[in-house]
Amino acid sequence: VRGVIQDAKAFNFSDYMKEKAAAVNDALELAVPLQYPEKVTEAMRYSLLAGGKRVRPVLCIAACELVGGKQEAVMPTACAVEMIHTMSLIHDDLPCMDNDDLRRGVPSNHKKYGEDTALLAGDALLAFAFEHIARDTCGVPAERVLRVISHLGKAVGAEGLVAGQVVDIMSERDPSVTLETLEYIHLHKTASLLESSVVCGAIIGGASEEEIETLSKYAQYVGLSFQVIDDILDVSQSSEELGKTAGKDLLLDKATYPKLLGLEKSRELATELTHKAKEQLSMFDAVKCLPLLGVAGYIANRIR
Ligand code: GRG
Repeated sequence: VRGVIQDAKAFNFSDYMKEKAAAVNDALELAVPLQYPEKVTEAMRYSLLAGGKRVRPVLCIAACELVGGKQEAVMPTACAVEMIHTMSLIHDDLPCMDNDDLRRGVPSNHKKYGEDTALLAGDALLAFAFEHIARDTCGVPAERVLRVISHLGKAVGAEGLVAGQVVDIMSERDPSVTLETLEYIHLHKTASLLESSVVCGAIIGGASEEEIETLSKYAQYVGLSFQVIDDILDVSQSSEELGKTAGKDLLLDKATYPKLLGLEKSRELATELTHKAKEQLSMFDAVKCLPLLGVAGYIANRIR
């Protein structure tokens, strides 16, 4: 699949995801070589190349191509959002955070390399993400690149991912957490980077302000639906495994949508959010926006 989709009948979302993810994996492999000091570059590559669905970079490329941009131009930004996502997972797994032993089906970074190296590998991925956009983006006006760096910085800092994580930690074992707080956590922890991936892709591609605004709303709905569906899956998977391990959020007694709304209402909310996400795309050509419609459907279908 090269560039904008021309023919609705020929479009297969699963093939699209596979092809874009493969292109991202190749670019990541080249972007972060194994070099001195190997202690940290090996740990960076271990988590970065350990799989993962690559939803954020695919969204970034899809948004860029939707507004007429090229994959080559957006690839450093697409790789950067995956580097940032990966570093957030490395830090999230640390004993001082969620204390998880496994990630993407393999031992978490600190289990393999130790806490000190895992912390530094995460820091290095975060710093390199911004360096990579600034240094390796080609053929894009400098003001667009600057805007991307600024948007992404805000999305991951104390007004974005970090804010979501902090409020999440503060809310642990708090029985009075409201739906509003839960929404704040997910809008920041999950939706913020998904939204920035889409918006930054659109900026690189030369989107108009109206297109950026619309795509931002699309991505926020996708981000929230992602988390509501995660919470629903957590409940259904734990009840399937009765007596075995319950979902981690349930064990930690964290607030979830099914706990606050009930399972049925949570399912209704997920359907509504997916519908609203898709609705945002009505201003675009129906065929050209098939990849973004596909991502919204792909996330929703995890509960079917
Ligand atoms: C960003 C500076 C900075 C620090 C990190 C630890 C932390 C602050 C934030 C936690 C962020 C976090 C773990 C959010 C959850 C995001 C999420 C939905 C993860 C699962 O994403 P998938 O399903 O995973 O796309 P794969 O493995 O497929 O990539």
